[in-house]
Amino acid sequence: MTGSNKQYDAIIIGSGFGGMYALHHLRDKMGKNVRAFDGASGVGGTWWYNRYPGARVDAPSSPFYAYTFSQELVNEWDWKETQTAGPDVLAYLEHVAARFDLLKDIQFDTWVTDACYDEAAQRWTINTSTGESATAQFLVCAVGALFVANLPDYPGIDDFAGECYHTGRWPHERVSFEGKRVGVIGTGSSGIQSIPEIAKEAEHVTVFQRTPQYSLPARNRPLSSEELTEARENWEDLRACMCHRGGVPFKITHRRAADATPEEREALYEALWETGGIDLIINSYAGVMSKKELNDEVSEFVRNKIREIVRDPETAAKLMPDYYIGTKRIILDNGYFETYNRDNVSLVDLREDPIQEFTPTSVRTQDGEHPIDILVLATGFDAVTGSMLNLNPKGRGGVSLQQKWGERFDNYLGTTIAGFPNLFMIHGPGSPGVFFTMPLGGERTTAWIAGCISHLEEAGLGAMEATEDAEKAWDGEVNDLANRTLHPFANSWYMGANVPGKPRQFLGYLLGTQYFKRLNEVAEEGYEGFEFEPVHAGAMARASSSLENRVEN
Ligand code: NA7
Repeated sequence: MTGSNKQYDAIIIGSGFGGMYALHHLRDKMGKNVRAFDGASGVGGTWWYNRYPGARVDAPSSPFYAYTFSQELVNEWDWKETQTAGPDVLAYLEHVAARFDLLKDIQFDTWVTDACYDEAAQRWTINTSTGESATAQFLVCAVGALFVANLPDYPGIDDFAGECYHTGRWPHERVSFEGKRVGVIGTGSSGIQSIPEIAKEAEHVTVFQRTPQYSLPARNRPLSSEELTEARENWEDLRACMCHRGGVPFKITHRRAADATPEEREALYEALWETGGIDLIINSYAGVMSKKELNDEVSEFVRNKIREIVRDPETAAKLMPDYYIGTKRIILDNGYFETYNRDNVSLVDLREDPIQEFTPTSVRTQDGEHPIDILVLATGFDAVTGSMLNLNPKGRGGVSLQQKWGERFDNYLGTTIAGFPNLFMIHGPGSPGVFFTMPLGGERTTAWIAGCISHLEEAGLGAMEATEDAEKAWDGEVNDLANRTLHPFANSWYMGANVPGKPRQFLGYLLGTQYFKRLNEVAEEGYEGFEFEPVHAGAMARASSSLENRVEN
């Protein structure tokens, strides 16, 4: 079956965690006629693309970085490690796609090149890279928060003649580093996860670091069968706990730092460093992300750990982060700082010794030349907004999203946009997105979108659209939350600061639990902040032809 000139109830763009669940929910729970499109050749989204060595889940992981909607699925999938490796997440998603028969309604190798809203018909029309078009009443954009690669623009970089890979577009074939001199630009999660793995194989690795990072030990280990059994037996409770505690399956501490002596605090930090994961931030004392003094103390604790681990004091000095810990995404590593004790790894601090140009065989910095055979760009993404802007849907009056979002990423509830009726985003700006366990966040967002669709149906309405006033109020709410923390101080991708020229705006709703409560309240109170349109006469005619189409399919 192809999607050529077909009519659907809903079109979903993307088949990562979010898009796959949206397809399952809308099709199987609501009986909708749904088609998903993906430019990739298989399911997985982020996990389909980010195949760099060392890629792992960098959040509370197995078995919690997974779908929660099906106890059977939880029971049948055996997670291997506490921090699931990229290929294992992908294998899981492929299993889910087969298990829930999703593949027949996903069209791969198909980019949506254009999406336009037809006001009279109250439908979205999409065109694809394969020359097809399709229409639907609803457009669900599950296009990925970390998808559009951020590529550095150094003089001569295009003339570099060796192999060059961005971590977010890693080849499917194994890349051999054996006997090679490798340059890695970027020390976010992708750099910090991949550098230790590359260093095990390469002749030499030169890391080009713009901002030193805090990174905490992941302490990845095999997951025991007892742990899996326990999670399965308590699944409903764990799921409820995740729904109510910011997407994580454990309690976040209310312990007060002021009640402990400095020695007691240091002892707790030590214990949590040993435990690994993000506990040092969320389970030491309340307020690490909002109180400067407490944050400074935790930051200094981690800096001391780096000093302890890295034997060469000059390298250790270059690795000292100087921002508030947690205000750039916390990184979990497996032996990152230890890697600098290897003879075949060196570090260039770009703040002291900036890159001046690339030659076909080297990177020239102010202080010298670094010959390389392979260049790894671990330079991140135009995060959260990049893939929506790339899609660039055209809404009411033909106004494009690029026009609308030129200076600010206005949205309502992180999922809808004024001027773009019946368009929904999963993990858009203004949603908890990357600040919540994403598979669960996607499920809950989809459930809310499904509620909107049912509401329109039940009320005999044709379209819903956020108002600009609601967007302004939402912007205020998102920023009020962010301003209560130390986040606005950082040059992070959370703030849009990593992409030259990108408007600086905090891109996520920080309290996931509160957010999903707000979504429910909005629905229960009759969708405050939205305007509704009755079904237009033209749209009715289209709806009946969509029904015929469905029968044909
Ligand atoms: P990140 O976290 O955005 O990291 C990108 C890194 O690349 C970071 O160290 C950047 O430095 C650096 N960078 C970006 N552009 C340049 C240029 N032009 N020159 C030198 N260095 C540069 O992306 P990741 O892929 O590591 O991780 C993204 C998320 O994916 C991560 O949080 C996980 O959730 C999974 P900067 O810090 O901006 O100075």
